[in-house]
Amino acid sequence: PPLIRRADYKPFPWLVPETRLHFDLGIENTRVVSTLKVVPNPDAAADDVIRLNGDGLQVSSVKLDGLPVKNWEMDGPDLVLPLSAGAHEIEIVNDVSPEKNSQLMGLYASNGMLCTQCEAEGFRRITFFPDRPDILSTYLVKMEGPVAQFPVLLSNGNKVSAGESAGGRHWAEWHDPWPKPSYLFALVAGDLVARTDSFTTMSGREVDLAVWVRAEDLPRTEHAMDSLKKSMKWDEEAFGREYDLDVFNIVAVSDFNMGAMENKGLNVFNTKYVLADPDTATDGDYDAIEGVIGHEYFHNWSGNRVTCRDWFQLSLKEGFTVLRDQLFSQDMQGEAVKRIEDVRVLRAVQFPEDSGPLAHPIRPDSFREISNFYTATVYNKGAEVLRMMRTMAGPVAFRQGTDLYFERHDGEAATCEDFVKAMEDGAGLDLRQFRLWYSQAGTPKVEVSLTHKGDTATLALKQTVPPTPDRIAKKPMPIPLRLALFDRDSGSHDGEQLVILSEAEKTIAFEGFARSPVLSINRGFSAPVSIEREVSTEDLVFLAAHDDDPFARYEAMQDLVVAHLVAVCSDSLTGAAQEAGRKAIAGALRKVLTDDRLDDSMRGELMMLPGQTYLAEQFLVADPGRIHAEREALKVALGVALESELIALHERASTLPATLDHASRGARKVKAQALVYLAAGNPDVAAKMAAAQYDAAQTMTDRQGALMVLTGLPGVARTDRLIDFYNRYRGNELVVDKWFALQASSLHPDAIEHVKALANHPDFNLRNPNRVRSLYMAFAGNPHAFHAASGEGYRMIADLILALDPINPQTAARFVPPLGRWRRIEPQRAALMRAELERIAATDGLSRDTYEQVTRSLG
Ligand code: DPP
Ligand code: ZN
Repeated sequence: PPLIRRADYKPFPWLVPETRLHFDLGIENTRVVSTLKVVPNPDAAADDVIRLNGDGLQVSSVKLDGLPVKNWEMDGPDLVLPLSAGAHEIEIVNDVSPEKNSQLMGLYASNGMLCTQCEAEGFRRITFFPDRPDILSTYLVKMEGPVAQFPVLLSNGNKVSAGESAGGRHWAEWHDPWPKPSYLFALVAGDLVARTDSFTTMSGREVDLAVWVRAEDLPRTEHAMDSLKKSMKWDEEAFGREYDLDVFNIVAVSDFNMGAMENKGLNVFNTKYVLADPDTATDGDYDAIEGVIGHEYFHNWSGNRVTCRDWFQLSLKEGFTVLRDQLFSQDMQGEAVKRIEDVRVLRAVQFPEDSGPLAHPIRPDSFREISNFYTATVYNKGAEVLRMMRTMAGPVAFRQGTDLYFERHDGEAATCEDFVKAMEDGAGLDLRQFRLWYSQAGTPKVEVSLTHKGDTATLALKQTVPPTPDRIAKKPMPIPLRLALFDRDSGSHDGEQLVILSEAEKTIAFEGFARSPVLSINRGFSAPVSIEREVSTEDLVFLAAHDDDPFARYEAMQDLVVAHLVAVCSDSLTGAAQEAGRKAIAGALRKVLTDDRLDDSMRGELMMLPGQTYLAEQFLVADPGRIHAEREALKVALGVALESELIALHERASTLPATLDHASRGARKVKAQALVYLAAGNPDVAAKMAAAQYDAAQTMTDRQGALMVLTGLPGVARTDRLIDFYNRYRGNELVVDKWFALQASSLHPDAIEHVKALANHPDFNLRNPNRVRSLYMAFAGNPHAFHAASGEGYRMIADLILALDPINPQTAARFVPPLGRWRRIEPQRAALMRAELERIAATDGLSRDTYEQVTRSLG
């Protein structure tokens, strides 16, 4: 497969101002008649042919300006038609088989309904079209099919007409007045019911809202609808963005490759991000639904009204929209905890990507398959880059920048450069050097040291941007660091400062410190960098107890544990030093457990140990077996040392009601965390407590939290509750997904055997991406099972990739990165991982998706 380069961008020779589509719908066969108005593009070099992209399509007929023509030819999957200068109308007829479409790209069948997914290049699997985001067209869509099978017919925009036709058939016609790229096209036909509501926009327009689901799911749509209304209101207040159609439809689909899709006026969602009630969805699920509903809604401006010129600009819409959904969720759920969660995801997923073979800048320079670039780098690091601009400009100026961006580029297909320019002009920032964040990959490292002499504290900062496969030599980038210097005695500071480290090295003197202060740096995680510094355990304990920035307080706890585990795993501690380290951590954690000024939601964050992947990132070459063992040993020590505090916390939290308010949710979070430590320190007591929590549970959060702990503990309580859970929720796909995931991610010593057995369970199914992920993504993230020294875990993931690739390449390729980390793993496991990648690479007929990821990973 060819390498496509950003530098090769050329505007398309033709424009397509109008697109008319007619669908004769059927699950086995759907006939598509597409009529395109085309005109020469005044901003491009003229061409005497038009290339219409296709993917696996057979042409039935082609007409040009109303007359049948035969002078077209196929060039690979594309149709190429000679075209003289001037305006033309092209009509193409072709058939597709939704039922056979297991890739879930283009038009496909899911549970008897028809739906589409077109981003990034799925439209070309429906009909021939210049399938690139800079071709904006208005769409008029007519759908026709049997009423009984497809009572509901939806597409983008507004419904303009509908009617009955002969033989139990009906039709509907939808018109979207807003010109859009083909990746935002959508169609849904099926037996669906809607929760409806309405929203009045800031200029007083009434919008009809609907969330479409299968009849049995209707009772679980209230939270999605609430989230939608909150999103619409928030975008008006926070970004001045108003909705622009008379209807907004959301449809939930159970077979879906990604989380959701922002099609204009017709968002299509994975059921996972729509359906919720307290009995079947956890508090975390509620938050995720709110965040994703917000994300897709916010795309209406950041993505749809202003779209991307080409796919290299993906972060223009995704990084910006992730920032917008993060700010929304901060406002809805609380800023401190949301920030901690977002940083945890960044470190668990994006940092490893940035330090591995798949590293790429947030604006990549080349790809073979764009689906592989829907990454944590483009999304989450992209959001961090914009957040840094916001930190440097301040929220008011940042808003002036985004206002200018929307005003300048409304209706256009824009670039990342357009955004940066609007931010310079609107927010008054000089971003000349800052643009490097768009072109350089790799997580910058900032070395920090603080010295003290007389009454001066001197801060020395040094940055390095590590080499990545695309580029060795890197330039220093502007790194905004929020910092504070604490007085040891009073436990307070004289105000936070923003230091921008633009050069490779810099020292700053702070006067007026008779004693050496305690440094709190990168507060709020103001820059997506890794901070390296020599810092005493004493200072970290101080910050963990006193820092007034909640993120920094969390960070101090993390640093305390990371430093300890890294030292233990490197065999650099004497027995006594190790004992002292554990004591210090236990002391800090005891404060967290008992500090009654903390709310439980924040307490739950502070209780979480750094994850295995983040710990592995601290080593040039990591031994996952050792890291896992030492992390577990620390949990045992903490569980033993703090048993009575943990039990008291669990008891106190158990008295709160099973409601959705902040306090009750926080209580449920600390209950699960307390059980995790107790399961390590005193498994018998933990098993009893978890079984009791499970039996009394009135919410999925309590039930799942208890079952997670039980699943890791051998014994009858485990088996009984796993059987009960399955029987209780059998038939509810999303909850059965949880049942698979709990077992695949468990600490149970036989987790590998459990996963093998579950792969043969009648409910396991390679065609449903949620189910595949619930078993195998959970397994790939389970350190002791995936990294089993025998290599069996690696083999199972490679086998899965080979089995799934012919069915659904996009989802199959997502399982390559866990194996791709081999260079950063100790030699014996590395050889086993590499061998599995080589076995995949040697297989004939790999998809473009998997081929690209595997070859890059072997590099
Ligand atoms: N554009 C989609 C999103 O919202 C991708 N499925 O991220
Ligand atoms: Zn998005």
